[in-house]
Amino acid sequence: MALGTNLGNRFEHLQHAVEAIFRQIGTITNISAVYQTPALGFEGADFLNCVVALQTQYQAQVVLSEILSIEQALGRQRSKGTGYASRVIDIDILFYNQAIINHANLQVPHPQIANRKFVLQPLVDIAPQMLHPVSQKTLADLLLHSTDTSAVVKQLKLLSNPLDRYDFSKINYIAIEGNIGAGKTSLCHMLADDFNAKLILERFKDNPFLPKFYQDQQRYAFALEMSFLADRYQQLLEDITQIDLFNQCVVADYDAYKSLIFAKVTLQQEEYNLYKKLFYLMHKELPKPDVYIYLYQNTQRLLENIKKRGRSYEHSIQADYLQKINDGYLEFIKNQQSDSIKIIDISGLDFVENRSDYLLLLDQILA
Ligand code: PH2
Ligand code: MG
Ligand code: MG
Repeated sequence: MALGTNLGNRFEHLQHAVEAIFRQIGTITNISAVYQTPALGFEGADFLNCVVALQTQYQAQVVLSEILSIEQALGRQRSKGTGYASRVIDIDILFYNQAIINHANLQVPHPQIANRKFVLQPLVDIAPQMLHPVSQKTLADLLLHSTDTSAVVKQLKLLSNPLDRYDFSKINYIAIEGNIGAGKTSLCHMLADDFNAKLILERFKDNPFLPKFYQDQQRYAFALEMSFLADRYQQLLEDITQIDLFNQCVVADYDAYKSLIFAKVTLQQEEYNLYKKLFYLMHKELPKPDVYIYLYQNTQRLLENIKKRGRSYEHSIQADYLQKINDGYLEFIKNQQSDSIKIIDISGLDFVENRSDYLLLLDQILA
């Protein structure tokens, strides 16, 4: 996206726009330097311009409507007359991946990119080798051959990235826990994308006992719990100890204790006693997470999420089973001394669909 302003406290307008884009549209992955540029195509005060790269879950049209709301909130007045006018803030979509969009209200790539040094120069700062989806030329090439001869002047002051306020630097290993269908895996993907973390995901697909278990719990519970235990132990031991925990953060969508919590619900007493012995032998070898998050979701929403994700063998899961699993987690958490365990109630949130809910959740994880 390109940002421009030539009225009032221009740098502040850019910073406010960056904040709003982060809150309403997506995580900002790169911000160019700010450039002072003469008004192009009309008489007006000099601009400050910059570009930002971001990752968004929203379609281009949704991004556009968010942009219009941000521009309005920052005080932009659109005049009815034709031609350009000075403005507090202008935000334009330059590219949307490699998409080519031709709608009355939205053209992507922005049709003027090649004619505007105030866009090309900051673009080249952050993505010189990116190909323009239409001309297939690199942005560096477009800048070199642009007919725009205006002088763009790099400013010393840099914009700050709102993501930097979320400090993951003290967390080396975070485990996201929760009931079946709470959204553990979705959240882990989002965290790993935003904070460049290494993902550890449960390999439930490879477990041949899982579909069988949901059909006949009594018969397959022990085999299922044993195979999960073996697999989780191997994964946590191998994957996590391979990672340089001082340099890269790990996010896992389960914690080792998950095995014990489920086994207590699904196994007969004697089976569980045996299982527990084995579990503790193995568990002491495993690295422990710095932060343990339990995502609490109500049973109704869990059932909805389970239906939506279309693993047919899960469709026989009953409310009372989910209730028992939840009780098992809460009982376990209650008995832990550690203050690195946090229960977060997500029953009022939809962090996959709503960015504002995701940011609320992030605040709570890091609080
Ligand atoms: N935006 C325009 C027209 N002219 N000139 C400069 N220097 N910077 C801008 O952002 C700009 C412009 C239309 O959006
Ligand atoms: Mg514009
Ligand atoms: Mg515009």
